[in-house]
Amino acid sequence: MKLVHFTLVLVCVSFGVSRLPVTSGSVPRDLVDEKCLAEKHTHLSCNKVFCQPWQKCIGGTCICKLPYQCPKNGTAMCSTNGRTFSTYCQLKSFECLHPEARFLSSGPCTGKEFRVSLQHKGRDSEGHVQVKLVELEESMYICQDGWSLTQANVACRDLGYPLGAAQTLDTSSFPANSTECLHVSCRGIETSLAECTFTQRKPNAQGFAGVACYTDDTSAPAKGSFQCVNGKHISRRKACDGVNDCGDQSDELCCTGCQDNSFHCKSGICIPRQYRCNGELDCITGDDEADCDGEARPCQEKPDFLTPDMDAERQRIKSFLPTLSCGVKQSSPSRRKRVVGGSPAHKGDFPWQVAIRYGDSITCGGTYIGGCWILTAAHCVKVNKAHQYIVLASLIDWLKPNSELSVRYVNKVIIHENYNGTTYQNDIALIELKKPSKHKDCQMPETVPACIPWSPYLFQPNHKCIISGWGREKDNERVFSLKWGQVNLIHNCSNFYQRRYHEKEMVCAGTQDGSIDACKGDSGGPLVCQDVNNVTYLWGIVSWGENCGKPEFPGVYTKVANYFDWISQHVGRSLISQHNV
Ligand code: 4AZ
Repeated sequence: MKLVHFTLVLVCVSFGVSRLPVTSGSVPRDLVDEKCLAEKHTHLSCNKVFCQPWQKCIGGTCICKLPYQCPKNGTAMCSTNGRTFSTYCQLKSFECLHPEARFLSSGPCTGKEFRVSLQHKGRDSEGHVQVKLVELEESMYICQDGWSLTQANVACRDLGYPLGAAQTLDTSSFPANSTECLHVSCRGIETSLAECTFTQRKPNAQGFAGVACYTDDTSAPAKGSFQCVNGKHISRRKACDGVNDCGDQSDELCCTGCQDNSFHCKSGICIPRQYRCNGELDCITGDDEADCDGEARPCQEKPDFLTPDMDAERQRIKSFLPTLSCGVKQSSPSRRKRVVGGSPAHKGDFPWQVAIRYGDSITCGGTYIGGCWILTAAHCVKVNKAHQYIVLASLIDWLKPNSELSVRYVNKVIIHENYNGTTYQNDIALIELKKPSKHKDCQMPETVPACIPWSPYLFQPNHKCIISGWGREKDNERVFSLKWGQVNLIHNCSNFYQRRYHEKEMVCAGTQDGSIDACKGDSGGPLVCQDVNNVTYLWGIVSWGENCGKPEFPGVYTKVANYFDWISQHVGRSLISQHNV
């Protein structure tokens, strides 16, 4: 049915449909995760993707930075409202707040113009793309070679079609009299074609680029249509192929796997294969830039661009953003032991682990997260007892205190306002340490903060993580030295705990046979997971569980990622934000 319609277009306006991506086999297996789709993720969902350097992540959404929040380094840029900005980031942040002003050119404004138009025979929304670059006097056509929906989406947005392109059109026969064409390359996130990079080329046999922009009366693909979050309909076979067909990336953010030519990030997103090992982090989980030693890096040879490379400028800005140091041990990893249950920890193995002493005993664990701050479980502490707690860092055996031991008093205890002592919901608390003296900070020797996960997609079920603490053994035996064990993140924990388990706020971890588990006294302590680059995140806080070491009742932990905003409200964003600041 659809094919007939395409042929009609071909006859009427002499455009054909560009080749559909070839998928191996007849029907690609459905790669879309429907439950995730219901969450309506887009390129602005900073739980799934990184924000642009001119944005920051607030409450899970990328929002515009103010221009002064941009790094100061950079060169001048001109916007379409005739204003010169001192950096690309400042211009983009201004545009983000005032979308009518867009990027025009690199360098101060000169009054030269940039224009995109469609040379059409049929509908206004379709035709050959013509551009007049700031750098050139004449308008030129765009080469078909390298023209894909990525660039077509940008061209249509530039022309005032907010949903971008419906499809690219193959226009080999027209216009024969032009001698040269412009090759264009975009990232797909640009708001104007002026931000893409152009090179001048002799047209090859493929001819010139055409596009049909997406309009209100563009009909949905006949069967197997995928509805983008922005309302656009695309063919279902274009979901999870690494190409941002929707324009808001919603077709690539809920994928259980990816089609050929794209790379599957552990966070469930598909990115173009050429982004793998390109030196820029694209997956929030970091897996696109891991194990790159053997991978051939794409040749960095740059053709003779007519226009500046704004994608390179965007990457450069990223390198000026502040970085945070957490989750990386100072010493080279000491004795990496194989998995065993409840192994004794050694000096420097868990430099974020702290003990909370109340009276004569260690009642709970905690995790150092930077500055003067310790994260623990709400059920471990009481606000009015703050002055009776002592926090011990670098402790291994409390019968034989080691020389590195740091002892700190507590200034303040902050318990989550929705902590429920009956259900253990929101079992999370912050402890602010007293400074050792007026002019000193809280820095404790040999202590390293664990990173706070900013997204619940950083680690997936079955990931192997580590718990540690001075808690009781299975037979309720007391323990004096720090022990650790490896556990798996467990999926569908309501199977074990039914309505007592709250997916958004809690996470389960354990082993098949229950041999490794947290227990009484471990509460408040860390469940940490390492990412592909060996950076350690505090994924959970030991909270509750039915007994200890029972395979049918895994340990339940407070899901720290769910409390990123709560923590940052109290400790300050800059202390815990690694990205999207
Ligand atoms: C507790 O009583 C406790 N097996 C902590 C963790 C677990 C059970 C009990 C998980 O503090």
